Amino acid sequence: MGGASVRGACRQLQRWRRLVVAALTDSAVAVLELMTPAWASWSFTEVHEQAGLAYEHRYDQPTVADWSAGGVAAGDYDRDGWIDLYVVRGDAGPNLLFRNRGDGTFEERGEAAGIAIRGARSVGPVFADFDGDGWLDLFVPALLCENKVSYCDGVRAPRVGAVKLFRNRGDGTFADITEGSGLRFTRDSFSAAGATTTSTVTSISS
Ligand SMILES: [Ca+2]
Ligand SMILES: [Ca+2]
Repeated sequence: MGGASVRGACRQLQRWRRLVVAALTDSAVAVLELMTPAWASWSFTEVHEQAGLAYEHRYDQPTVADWSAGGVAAGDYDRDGWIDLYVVRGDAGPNLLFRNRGDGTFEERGEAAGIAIRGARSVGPVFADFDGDGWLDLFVPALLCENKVSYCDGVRAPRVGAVKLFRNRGDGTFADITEGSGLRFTRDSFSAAGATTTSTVTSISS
């Protein structure tokens, strides 16, 4: 084989090598794209102020327990298909109900809905349809200090009755049915869980 023939064969080999590398690269990219879940390309933009969700949660003289006294419930209380929010605020003001308008913004409806709790250390609220009528009701645990445990002594008076159960009337308002429900708590409640399928609301107290 002459020198010209050898150089020609080498060029041919180099072309084939480039083609093979390009094909393998394209295949590798395609495989990686197939292996990459859709959520990997998700991202979030912080929009709470534009959405109308600017609020304060605060305790003026916080006890150790107060540091855990917060929480948000999420649920479609008015059944319009959009998730609404109920937030607790401590000493900063009444608890708030943010109704989702469905356009990326919320309107505050706590007072109008009858669930703007004031003066309680509400904790971990939860929406659940406890009576099975198709409308999400609201259970709001709270710190009570009824037993004058150490973190309450001398700082705050007991707040019996701070735990609340509200029944959703289905017209945008709630009725406070705590008294007749039998839910009388004698110790602090730090969280709650609800299951709409079984129409039950369970509170975990300590
Ligand atoms: Ca809604
Ligand atoms: Ca209900």
